[in-house]
Amino acid sequence: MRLKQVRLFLAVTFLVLLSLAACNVDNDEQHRDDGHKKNEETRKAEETTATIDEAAKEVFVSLKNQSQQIVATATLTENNDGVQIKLKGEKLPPGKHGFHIHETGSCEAPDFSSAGGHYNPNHAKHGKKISGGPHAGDLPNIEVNQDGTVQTEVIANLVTLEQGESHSLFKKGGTALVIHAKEDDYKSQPAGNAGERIACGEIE
Ligand SMILES: [Cu+2]
Repeated sequence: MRLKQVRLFLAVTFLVLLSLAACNVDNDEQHRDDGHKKNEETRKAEETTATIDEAAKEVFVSLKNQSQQIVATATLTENNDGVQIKLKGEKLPPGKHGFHIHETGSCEAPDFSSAGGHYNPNHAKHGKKISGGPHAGDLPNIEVNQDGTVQTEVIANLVTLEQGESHSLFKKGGTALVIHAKEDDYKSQPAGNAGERIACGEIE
């Protein structure tokens, strides 16, 4: 009888110890799970931050015509190729127009000469058809539809939105987007013979 009790006691004790050990394993597993979850959460948080950073890099520019009306908006984003410029406009003269980034973030109507020359941090020549060209601020011509609207996308691959870089659009004093009356011939110096400036928007 006594021996049986001892055996029973030992058996129960063994079972209790066994279950405690199992609990510990569970706890470890739990801890590991927690750690894993935490990593997952940190990763997600980092991803969210990156998304916000990307979003913060979206720059909006309003272009005004010579009578100070907003005739176009440009959305600038940085990608691997450079700065992507999405342009959407209306009330513009139909046909091809020179489109450039100019060197000063100042658009004083009516002639917008305050925007200065083309943005040219590399001291290059104007135009992709010229050896020694183009200016960092040279962009492809835009083509306005018969109804005066335009919706286009160009890449400025020699500039960046990153502040502090030598070719940044956010240099001291800023830069400007300019639409000209005529098309850029991509070779005449210093600005492609594109005629007067009909719209201007400050990037700053
Ligand atoms: Cu220009």
